[in-house]
Amino acid sequence: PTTIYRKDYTPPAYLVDTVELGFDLAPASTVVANRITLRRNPDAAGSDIVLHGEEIELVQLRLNGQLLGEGDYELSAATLTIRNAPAEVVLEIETVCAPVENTSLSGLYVSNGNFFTQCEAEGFRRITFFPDRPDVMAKYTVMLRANKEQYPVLLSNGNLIEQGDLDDGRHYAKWEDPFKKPSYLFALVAAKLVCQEEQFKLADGRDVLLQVWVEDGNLDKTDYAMQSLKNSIRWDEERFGLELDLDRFMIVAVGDFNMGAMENKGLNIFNTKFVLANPRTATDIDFAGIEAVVGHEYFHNWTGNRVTCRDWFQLSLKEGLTVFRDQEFSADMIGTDTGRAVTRIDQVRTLRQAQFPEDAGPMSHPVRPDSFVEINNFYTVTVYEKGAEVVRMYQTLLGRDGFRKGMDLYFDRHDGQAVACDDFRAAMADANGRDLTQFERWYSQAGTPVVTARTRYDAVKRNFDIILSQRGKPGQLPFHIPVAVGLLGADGKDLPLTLEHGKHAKGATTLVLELTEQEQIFRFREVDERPTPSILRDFSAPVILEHDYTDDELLHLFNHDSDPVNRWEAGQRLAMERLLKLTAQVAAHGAANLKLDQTFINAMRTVLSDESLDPAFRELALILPSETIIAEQMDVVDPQAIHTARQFMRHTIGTVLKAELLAQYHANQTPGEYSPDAASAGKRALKNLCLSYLLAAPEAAELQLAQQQFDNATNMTDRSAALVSLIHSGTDNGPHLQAFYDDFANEALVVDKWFAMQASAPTTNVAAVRKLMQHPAFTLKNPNRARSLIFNFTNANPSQFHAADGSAYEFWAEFVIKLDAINPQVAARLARAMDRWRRYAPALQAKMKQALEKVAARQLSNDVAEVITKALA
Ligand code: B3K
Ligand code: ZN
Repeated sequence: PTTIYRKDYTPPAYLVDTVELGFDLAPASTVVANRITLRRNPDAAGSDIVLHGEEIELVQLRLNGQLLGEGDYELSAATLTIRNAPAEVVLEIETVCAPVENTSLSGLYVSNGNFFTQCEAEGFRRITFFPDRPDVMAKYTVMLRANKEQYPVLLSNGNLIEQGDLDDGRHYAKWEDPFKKPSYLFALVAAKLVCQEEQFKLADGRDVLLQVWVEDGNLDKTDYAMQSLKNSIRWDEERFGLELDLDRFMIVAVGDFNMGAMENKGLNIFNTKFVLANPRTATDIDFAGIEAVVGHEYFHNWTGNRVTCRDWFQLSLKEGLTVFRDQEFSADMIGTDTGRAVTRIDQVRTLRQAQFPEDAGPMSHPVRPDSFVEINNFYTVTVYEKGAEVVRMYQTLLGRDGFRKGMDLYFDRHDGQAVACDDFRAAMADANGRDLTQFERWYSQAGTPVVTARTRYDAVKRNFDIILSQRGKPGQLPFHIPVAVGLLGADGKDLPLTLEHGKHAKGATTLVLELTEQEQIFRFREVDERPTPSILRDFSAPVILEHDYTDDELLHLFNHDSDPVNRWEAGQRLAMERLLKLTAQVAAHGAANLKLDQTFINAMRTVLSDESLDPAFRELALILPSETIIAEQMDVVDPQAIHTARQFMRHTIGTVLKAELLAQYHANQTPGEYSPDAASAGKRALKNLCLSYLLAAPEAAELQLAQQQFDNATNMTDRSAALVSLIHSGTDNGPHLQAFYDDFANEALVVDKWFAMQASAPTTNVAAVRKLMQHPAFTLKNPNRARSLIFNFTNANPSQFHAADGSAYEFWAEFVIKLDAINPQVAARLARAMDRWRRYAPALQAKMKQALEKVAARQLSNDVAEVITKALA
């Protein structure tokens, strides 16, 4: 496999103006006629036309009307090259592909008998020969022909301009996309589907047609996606002044899909998981996921489609920005300050659970990577979530209005262009008259910076100093880090701040300090008492903050901080300290004689029962850091000890706080008709967390409570939460699992949940997972299903995945290899489960290495080869 470098970027020798595609669709053999007009790029050298093509058969090729023979072009496994071509060229290319054979789900493929495409990043080349790179933007016209009875619905990008019947029971539809686009945004659907549709009025008065397409029988699950789409359109108009630019906007759900969804121009194609929902089948988390992903793909229409990426190294230009936009959308949809904070806490949890580990492991890369072997491996939490943090920092530094000015300038300058991360940064800087040169390091330097805070108080001069220092990876230069701080008085209230040498509003209680050097002192004046500092409020930068807080200070913050994110954070620190101590104790002396101090339990009790606090916040405050996050804090990871320590804490909380947990369980019921709104969802989350604590140390009464909830639940959130608690309690739940399965055997997304909840239960070992694989509903070919069982075991069940005998590592190796033959992208994601292998105790490490080497010895896709090679390097 070859490595591709960002520094090697050169503009394309030829640009494409128009693309006319004709499809004769048949599962085993689809004929694609492609007519493209090209001209030499005035900004590039050379006269060779290089087209990409993979897994397609060339039937015929004409250049400016002339049929080309084999000597007129060079054909390799990946490219078709025409040397010394004229300045203006019309190519007519006929190829054949076999969608039904395409199990990689990249390019044109068949899912449940219907045709779909997925072209990002490099799937278009599996459909036709083309300069398949995002800096080649063209106008597309698409003619689809297929059997009318089997494929009554024929969709592509843009507007429908013609349709009608053909001979032999076939029909056609012609689509035209008025906007220039890169090939990765091309899409088609030929299928038997039905839709929910609606006319919608835009801010400028135009009427647009909105459609959500699903398989027959699923129209009872499209309301929320449709509502989310309308909310997204409104939100982008109001927050960013960005309007829908087409007459129609379509969402199509497909059961076989590699990721969440895809922002094809005017024709978003979605994993069913992010479209289909009703109270019976979907949880609150599913509903929130639909809102976020519908928003995300819709927002791409401006950030990604109208302004796209010059090359794939710039991926975060569209992804980081669009994640930030969908995060802000979800927060605004809740509308309250605590609601906003709750979404922020969720984002921090994701970063710690997945991005920090990635950035500390073998696949670590900057937000704008410098090289890759397979671009599909770089659709990562770093490019997406850390990328969103980087965009968020502009807003933190420039303010909301400043950020909006930057966005406006970005679109003024670059609408219709393929640009780079630097162009976005320049727009932010120029629109605000700010120098953001140093900020570039967030794009070029990998790893999570560590910020250390020390403080000193001078009671005589009434000065309080915060000394901030930063360190990145060896050799890195200092980052430009916004650090939001506040100071709490002894009464728990925020002190008004007066920063020496700082311009800020009088009476402000949170200030954003800009740490740009290796170390800086920030002096607050007129501070009458030694305050408790609240540092990195709202998680103002994606860093690890080190500060020697005492338990008393943390308790003070946990009880009083006006910043909910830091309030939550103080609780996490209190818990983490204890978890690490308990883990060490388990590792050294076993599980006997563990103790949890009354101080901590009291802190938990207070928050649990404080009804002035939003239930959603209380739930987050009471969840202990995950086993993965605990593992990241340790030099040598002992997964069994971590699990035992964490279970002990859960068990203790469940026992000691039983009365309070029961009280809150009952106080947070949501009777009446189900609604996925944030307030109701927050109550259910708290109630179900109480249930899970109660079942950490279950007696007959608690088991009965869970069983009652399972039997009487009117929605999937409560039903599945009860079942998960029961499974995790370790009691026999054969009948419940069977009842759940029988109720939902025909709901693929619920069957996924059924596999997932078993795979992630700490009582499920690798033998049990292998047994579940024998279930008739299991298949490796469907990504959702494969992920539900395999990934939930390898990634969400650490104490079983790291079983001492290494049997689960062998299982991992076996299924990386098996999946690679079917779907390299999915296999490469599974391969990443071994990223952190060097951090485990020597005995486990040796077994993990063996498993990695077993995979490495095979003939692998580029996708998996890159992940395994980097892990072993
Ligand atoms: N842009 C797509 C991701 C495509 C992934 C290709 N392997 C979804 C999204 O981020 O909206
Ligand atoms: Zn995206």
